[in-house]
Amino acid sequence: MKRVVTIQDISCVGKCSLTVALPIISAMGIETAVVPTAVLSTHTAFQNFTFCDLTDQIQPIADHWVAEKIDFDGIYTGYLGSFRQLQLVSDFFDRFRTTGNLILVDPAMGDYGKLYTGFTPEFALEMGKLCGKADIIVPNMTEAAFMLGIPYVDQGYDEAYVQDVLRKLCGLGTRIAVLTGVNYVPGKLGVMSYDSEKDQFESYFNEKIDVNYHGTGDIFASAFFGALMNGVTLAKSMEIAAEYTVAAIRSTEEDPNGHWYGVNFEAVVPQLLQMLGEAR
Ligand code: PXL
Repeated sequence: MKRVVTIQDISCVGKCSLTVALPIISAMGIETAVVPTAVLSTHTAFQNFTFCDLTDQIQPIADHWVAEKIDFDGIYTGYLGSFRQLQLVSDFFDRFRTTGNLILVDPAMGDYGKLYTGFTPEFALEMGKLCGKADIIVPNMTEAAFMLGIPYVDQGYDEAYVQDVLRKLCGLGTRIAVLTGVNYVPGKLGVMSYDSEKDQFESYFNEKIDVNYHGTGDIFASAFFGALMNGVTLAKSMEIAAEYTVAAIRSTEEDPNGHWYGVNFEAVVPQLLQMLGEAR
């Protein structure tokens, strides 16, 4: 069985970061180790959340793993909350990078043109540097704009614009950039990727749903990473992750007890595993 590690916070209630990554990647048949970077009572879209920083644990955890000769087939980082965490995660990459493993960075920092509570444009530029050390990155249009220091455009752009942004993202140093929330096709929302080594673009669009839920980026990234770790191709992994995310949103919409703070990704795990089984 492959083993990966995911590095991000644990928001105790909120269906994001570790409470999403751990169950999804595990369900996809991959042993999933974690480095919790902070414990919050909820994610930061709630008011008055508690926050316990675990930054000081990152290095001792890594030291122990090195001593135990524990290694990973993949490393996936999500929400990181400080400049120091970015530095420590960058050091973690240096220690655990092997010739064959895959490093995926989801620069989870914002959405809809705005950075989440607590982030600054300077932090986004620094996150851009961490992205430069990844094999694959999965920003949304907001995160891409802040990391590249370009204006955020919500609509009115075309495919050539997205291709230009993807090329610029690979200019940060990553081999493959995947942009989520691409919406130049009327009524559709999609993901588009650029593999800078193959000079190849791929895209996958599904129907645009006019609701905004929290944590969907983490669900996409987790399912995408899980599919890649199962040996599924880049294009098919994008499709599976996008379809799974849409299914989770739909399930939440249909649920009279659905919550504003996150989507029902649990209810549609069988669909995810069926798509994965067909793709493998
Ligand atoms: O879903 C991204 C995320 C992860 N972790 C925390 C967050 C958010 C988004 O707001 O607040 C703590």
